[in-house]
Amino acid sequence: MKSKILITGAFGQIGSELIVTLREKYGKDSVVVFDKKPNPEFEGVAVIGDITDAELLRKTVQTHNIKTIYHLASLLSAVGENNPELAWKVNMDGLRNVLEMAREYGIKVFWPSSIAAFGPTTPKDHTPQQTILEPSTMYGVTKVAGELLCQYYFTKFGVDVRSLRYPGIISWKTLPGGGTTDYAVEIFWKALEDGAYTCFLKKNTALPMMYIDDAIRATVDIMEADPKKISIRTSYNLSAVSFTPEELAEAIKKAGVPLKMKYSPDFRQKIADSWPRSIDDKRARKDWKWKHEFNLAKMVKAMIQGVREMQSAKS
Ligand code: AKB
Repeated sequence: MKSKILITGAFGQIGSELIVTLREKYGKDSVVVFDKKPNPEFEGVAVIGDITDAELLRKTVQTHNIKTIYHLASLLSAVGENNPELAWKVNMDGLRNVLEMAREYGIKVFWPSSIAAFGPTTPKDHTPQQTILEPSTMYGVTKVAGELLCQYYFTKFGVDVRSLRYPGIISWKTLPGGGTTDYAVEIFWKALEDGAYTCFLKKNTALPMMYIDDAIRATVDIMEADPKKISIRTSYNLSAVSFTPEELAEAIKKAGVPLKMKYSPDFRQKIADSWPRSIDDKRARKDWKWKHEFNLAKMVKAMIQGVREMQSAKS
């Protein structure tokens, strides 16, 4: 039987766009998806279940001859802070299940880490690849532990696992769920619906961000890179743009969308304050030639166009 690719957390913000790219690249039937909730619009092979269910994952791997897994199922930072126990269970048990399958069945794995692996003691600007990792959120704790687990499975068992520390991902087809960087997506919907947005972060909170097309390209590129070029088996720093809510609002207004901003920081401010303002990703740029294509203006233009399309399709 032809080998297949499995995407876990497939109907989430990144997964739903990765499905399209991988199907275009490797053929419609080459992708099997796994998610906890069904998506009635999806046409293809979907396994509905919990990533902590090791037996279901094994059955999926065996039934479909899975040889590559993009393991995206995860709880994000804000929801993780509201339910740390579940965040640990889903993020750690899920990753361990995937790595165990990879070890047994010779599967290549992609797993996303995050800027959340950094913490208040990390240098905030141009954060280097190797630096202090003392996160203050449970999500960040699972990212650091996950990075080390990936490296362990690589050195101990030879599992070909590759990883990126994603910044906040900005997209319009599917909304993010439960992250601290989600404001940078919500703002577009509110700007175009109401001309006003109340941001849950302070106006001067700079965070590293990336447009979805760049994130998908980075994900596919690192997986396709020659293994000899992958010199980091914890997780690569990855960067595109950094901006504050105020800078983003100004860029939206400059693109012709009226927007009144209010700021009402909540518990997510503390999470954002613990993360870097910008990231040094020279290792990714050197090792597998990473290069972002979307700057702030280009990203804002693509988001406005995309959100407008979605809004007119709904009305
Ligand atoms: C979050 O805000 O939790 C995520 C992330 C930066 O990992 N978008």
